[in-house]
Amino acid sequence: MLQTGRAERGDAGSRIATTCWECSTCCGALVTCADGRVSEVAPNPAHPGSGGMFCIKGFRGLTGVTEAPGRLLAPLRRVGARGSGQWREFGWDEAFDEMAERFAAVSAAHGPLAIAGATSGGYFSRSVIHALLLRSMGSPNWMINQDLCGGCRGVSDMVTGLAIANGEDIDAARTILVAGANPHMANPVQWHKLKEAKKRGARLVAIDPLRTATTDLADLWLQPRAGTDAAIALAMMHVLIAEDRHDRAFVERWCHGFDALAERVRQWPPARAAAVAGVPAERITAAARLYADGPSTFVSGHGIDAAVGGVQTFRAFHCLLAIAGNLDRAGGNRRIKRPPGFRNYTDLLHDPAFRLPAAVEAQRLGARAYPLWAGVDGWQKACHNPAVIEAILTGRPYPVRAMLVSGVNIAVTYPDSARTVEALRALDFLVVAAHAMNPTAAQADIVLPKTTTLEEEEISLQPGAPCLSFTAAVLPPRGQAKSELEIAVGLLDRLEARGALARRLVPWRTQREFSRYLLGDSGIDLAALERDGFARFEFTLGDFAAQEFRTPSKRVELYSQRMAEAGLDPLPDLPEAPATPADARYPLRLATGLREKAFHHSRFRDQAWALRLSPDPVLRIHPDTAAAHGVAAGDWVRIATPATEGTCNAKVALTDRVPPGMVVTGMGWWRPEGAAPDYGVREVNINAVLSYAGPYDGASGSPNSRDLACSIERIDAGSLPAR
Ligand SMILES: Nc1nc2c(c(=O)[nH]1)N[C@H]1C(S)=C(S)[C@@H](COP(=O)(O)OP(=O)(O)OC[C@H]3O[C@@H](n4cnc5c(=O)[nH]c(N)nc54)[C@H](O)[C@@H]3O)O[C@H]1N2
Ligand SMILES: Nc1nc2c(c(=O)[nH]1)N[C@H]1C(S)=C(S)[C@@H](COP(=O)(O)OP(=O)(O)OC[C@H]3O[C@@H](n4cnc5c(=O)[nH]c(N)nc54)[C@H](O)[C@@H]3O)O[C@H]1N2
Ligand code: SF4
Ligand SMILES: [Mo]
Repeated sequence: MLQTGRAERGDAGSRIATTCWECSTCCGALVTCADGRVSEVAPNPAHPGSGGMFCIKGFRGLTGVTEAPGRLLAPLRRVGARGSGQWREFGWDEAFDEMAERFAAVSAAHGPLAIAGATSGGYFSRSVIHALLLRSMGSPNWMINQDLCGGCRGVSDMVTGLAIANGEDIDAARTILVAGANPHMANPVQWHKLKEAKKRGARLVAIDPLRTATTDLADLWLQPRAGTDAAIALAMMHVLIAEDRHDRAFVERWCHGFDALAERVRQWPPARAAAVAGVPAERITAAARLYADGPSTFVSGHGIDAAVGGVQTFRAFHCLLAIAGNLDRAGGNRRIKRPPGFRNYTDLLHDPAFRLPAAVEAQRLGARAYPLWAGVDGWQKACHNPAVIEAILTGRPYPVRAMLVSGVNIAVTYPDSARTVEALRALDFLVVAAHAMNPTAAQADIVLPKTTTLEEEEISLQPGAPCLSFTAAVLPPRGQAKSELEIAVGLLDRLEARGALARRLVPWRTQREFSRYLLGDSGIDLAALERDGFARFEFTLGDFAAQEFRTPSKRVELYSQRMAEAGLDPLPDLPEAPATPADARYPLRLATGLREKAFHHSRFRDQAWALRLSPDPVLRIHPDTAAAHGVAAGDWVRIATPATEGTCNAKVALTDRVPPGMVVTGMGWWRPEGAAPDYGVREVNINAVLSYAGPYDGASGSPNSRDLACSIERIDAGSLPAR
């Protein structure tokens, strides 16, 4: 029996169609509840996006987070010194009063810009509500983690005008070009589609310095030196244009700056790219010919993002897909589709009705240096995070004294953990909303208990499907947990009562009201959406006249006027590698962020099922490199870089999938069972050795999370803290 979410939540035997929100794949789920608990989580085969795919994080993590023994059930007030781990539970009334008083005091003393927020990005209702809450308090200073994630792709997509987020149409593609992604680990839906595509005869080209399950599946694997992908994409365009394999009609009608681009890529024959990337020229030419024989879809990932030059690298691929005629074509990369009248979360970030005055937004930290990111017309209107950390620690260009952190674990996931923690400790007032205690919350004055995705309603647009997906609140909130919206409403009410609120940009009082607002006059029936867990909608491909390109020229900008305005190269090119003097003490090249099936970043680190799969942080290394450094499989090593004083310990795994001279690790490690307030943040967390001090990508402000100089040193496992 399939029943609706809301009326039945927690009831015995009801099977509720919902969506797993543990990652942005948004798989359709069927959740059964009994006795107020979830008794079964199953994939929903009817879901148009996921088609029955699912992963262990959905099966185990969803309920694991909700039922965790360490789940926060009431607001906590710090009683000892900051970070002492001494708390007392208090009620929401008291919590809201204190928050209103303290935020208002900081605002009165230093101005509203002295309040900053941190969350993950504009794809979730919780994050957008968080942004609007800060704006209501008068602050444009909203930090997201996308500079470390998909931000380079986002900025390139914006300035080029494509609007193709998650639009890979693998099902209908003849050729699939994967660059810097490993769906085998990161996205079960894409992985399934890749395997199915291969079975029906599609060709797969993969670009990755590492041998992965994805490169194993590929017909053609290009193994470049890290950070050189732009050269490959430029040379692929060179081949397309030289051999007249580009889509002349599309270029003529819808692209701006083709001649300039053609001139640029003329300078990139495959032989030049081969020398830069270390990939045979014939393979680059073969990749270009396969890609030109479309329809072809481009699947990109974190491996070419979150790095200096990431925006230029994406621009090269984005221009390639445009001139090949693969934009918004069956088997190509679909532009974001939405039901007319429906409003997405990111729409609200840009909507003038929900904005601060431009003069205030222009003061956002990082706006001047990274206008395409943090400026008034920037991508998601978020700060350059290192500028916020700097402002907290130095008071320049103006003080930041209070912060509200929610749904992000920045002490673990931002580079340079020691400095992030130092900044958190230096604040006058810090509130962290979380599901359980973590190294970020451990530094707070007030910790707020949040509802989990099993306890919250959410509507999400799945441009890849395309459909809308509904996440049902299948359980009542545990303890006193509240959602982002409830937290915002409570705080805004108190601020208003104190006369300390200039504007109210969160007009909704319940998630249901918010859901109705998002659906607007789209004609999508909320009851049907709730019943099925999704709602399909009609869309048209290639309707370029109707869905206009949001660029100055109203065309796809191969030559980007916005890049030029920002003082950046308007044409894609190989980004110049930052000059790092060779240092014999750091002979290896480190890449971070390899995904693990058991974890989502810093999440699930307290879950027994996840620790059974992945008990320790691992450093992958080629057997020859290991031998040269005197380490063997199973040894513990200490990783260090010239960038910070910190170190990170990891266990060695030998593999010839990693090229010699390179070492690769994951991210997100901490030890929930460890001692407060660090919980292992300086012991097993790779961000302890990464820097957030630059160099940065010129457009997105992203730092480098890979291809970093490092050293490894074997350590005695007995010297490690007991677990
Ligand atoms: N299980 C699990 N799934 C996740 C996540 C998780 O934490 N756990 N996180 C989610 C999130 S937020 C993200 S952003 C995605 C990330 O997922 P993806 O975008 O698929 O990225 P990764 O899995 O990190 O794979 C990146 C690949 O890029 C390669 N690479 C590294 N450097 C380079 C380079 O210079 N050039 C090229 N061409 N390749 C390079 C790496 O070797 C690796 O194989 O995963 C999502 N899915
Ligand atoms: N060195 C290095 N650093 C990296 C990366 C890397 O590859 N290398 N990857 C980067 C990437 S791609 C990303 S996306 C970031 C991730 O960085 P984060 O977003 O900080 O990582 P998470 O651990 O996923 O989420 C943190 C917290 O969000 C809360 N949360 C999780 N799910 C929910 C939810 O459904 N509802 C609510 N209300 N709260 C929730 C939990 O309290 C959790 O502790 O890390 C980045 N950092
Ligand atoms: S991939 Fe896994 S964690 Fe992500 S939405 Fe699907 S089931 Fe949930
Ligand atoms: Mo990410």
